[in-house]
Amino acid sequence: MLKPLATATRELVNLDGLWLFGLDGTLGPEPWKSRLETRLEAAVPASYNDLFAEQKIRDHVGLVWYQRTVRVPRGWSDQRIVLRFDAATHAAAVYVDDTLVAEHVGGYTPFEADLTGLIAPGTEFRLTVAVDNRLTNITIPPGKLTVGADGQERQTYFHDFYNYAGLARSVWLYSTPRSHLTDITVTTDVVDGGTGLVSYRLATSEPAPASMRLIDETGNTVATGEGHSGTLRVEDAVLWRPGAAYLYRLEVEIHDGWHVVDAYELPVGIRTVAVQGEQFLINGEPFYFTGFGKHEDTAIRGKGHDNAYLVHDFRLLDWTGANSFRTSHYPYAEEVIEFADRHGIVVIDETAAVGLNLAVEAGLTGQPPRPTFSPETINDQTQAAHAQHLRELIDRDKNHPSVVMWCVANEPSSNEDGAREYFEPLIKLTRELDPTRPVTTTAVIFATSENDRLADLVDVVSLNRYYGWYVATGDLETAEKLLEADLRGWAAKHGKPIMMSEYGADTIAGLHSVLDTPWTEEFQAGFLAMNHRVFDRIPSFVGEHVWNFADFGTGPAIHRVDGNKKGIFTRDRRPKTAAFALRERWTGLHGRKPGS
Ligand code: E9O
Repeated sequence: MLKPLATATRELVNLDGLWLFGLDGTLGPEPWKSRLETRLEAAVPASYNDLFAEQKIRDHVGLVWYQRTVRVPRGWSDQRIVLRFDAATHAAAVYVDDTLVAEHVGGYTPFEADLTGLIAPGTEFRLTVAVDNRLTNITIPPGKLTVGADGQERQTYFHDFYNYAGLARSVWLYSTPRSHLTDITVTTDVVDGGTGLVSYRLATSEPAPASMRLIDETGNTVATGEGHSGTLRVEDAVLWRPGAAYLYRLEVEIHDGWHVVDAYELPVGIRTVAVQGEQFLINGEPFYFTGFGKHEDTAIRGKGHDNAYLVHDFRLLDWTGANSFRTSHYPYAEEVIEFADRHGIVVIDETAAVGLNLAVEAGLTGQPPRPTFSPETINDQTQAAHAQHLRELIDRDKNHPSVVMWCVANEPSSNEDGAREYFEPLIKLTRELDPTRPVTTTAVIFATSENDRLADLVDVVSLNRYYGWYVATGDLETAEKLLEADLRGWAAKHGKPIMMSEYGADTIAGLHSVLDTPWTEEFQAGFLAMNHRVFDRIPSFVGEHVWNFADFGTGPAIHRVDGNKKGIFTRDRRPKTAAFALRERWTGLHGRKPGS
């Protein structure tokens, strides 16, 4: 699916702004059939939960309704007209006037409705969207619905970040010609010590001759091509490198004789990614990841995409010397990935499959663990939803040079019966959908090198480890020994690159101590330093992603004081002491392993 773009043949109307808003049950039956009876207005893009300072709205379980009117540009006769949601979390039904035009499941990938013929250029229509925030054992991410003492539904889930919901990304109405490009897939390679190969595959709504040119950053055409698939050669290509992004522009046209029927353009970064032995290679050179697991999370907006935070967060990544991040624990807004493309930040692109692990739930709640993979819990239907989510994610992000690896799930219970049966087909599917990028899943502490059943299926072993925090709390000496033994176990067994995909300690900004006292700023810095000493002793280590870039919102829990405080920055992006220590360690590495 191509991202909506204004081109010589396509026009674009942004539908962000203030939409009428109401909770299901307060609006009468069939709310889409007339103007919503509500005085509430919600900002789009934003999660709705924190907008209204009302517990009933924040904690609502089920459907909410959004509505606005849309005027169709009058010049769009003869055009195909498409409505596009960059995301609706977690499921949506879309109505144009009285007609249901789209339904979509999955909260972090885009979907569209073709409105051609249904709406007339120059007229206005009523756009109503029902958004469902419910998570069950067959959604990605999974969750569980229970009934509270008041008879109302309650939502629990197996991840700690708050279940923000709504229209957190942009909404668009756009036109394309009737005969149009429907997809472009680009892969790149480098041969003969510097010749870039850009292979392309086009899909069109109907057969049509196609041509394209590749233009460098100074505006020179460096290669041209024809047809629906082929390879462009770029002599002395300027490569896309971490910290030094370089983007060519691929301009694609389809024709009817001399007439240009449709035109689209795509940034292209020429680079290679590979795992070889115990190394992660970008452009054939060993790459060491420094950075964070992040969240889409800010006060008031929840997961609402915000360009000011986007710019600021990337400046802070740069300030700390981070060269990469993981889109924990769901695909981020496409604007974020494009920004990474333009600014040379490396991305590990993760699905929304977080919490496929009931041992973590048990560990944190004190409840006895339930089996994770069983007909009542994570089952074939969950797997089908997971597969569909992977298809949509890879379809959206396949052309981004910044994306160097797919992360199929966060902390699944890879030690349990059923894990391999569940994951093997999904990892295979990921490789089929994209044979060019390595694949990983992160392993939580319950999965040891002894009992884990997935590591041989992936390219990079990604570990989430909290020695000194959840285990051996406050005892960094014991933690150091446990961590080293743990990492050496994985290194010896698999002979693959290993990275730490999460390590961190909750820290209240402003709390200090001269002793090793958990929750203080000094403890967080000492905890990271201990981890780094161990990492530097493991030759197959290829990277470190601190958990988390910034403090973030969670559901209520006795170990959460106004959210998860493992941020190196506070939720409003002020540095804690550890931020300066990371800056010290990471600045100047430029993707090289510390000490190398
Ligand atoms: C996932 C991430 O989303 N990993 C968690 C992070 C955390 O801070 C969370 O925010 O809690 C850590 C998982 C640790 C599970 C260990 C439980 C141990 C109980 C003894």
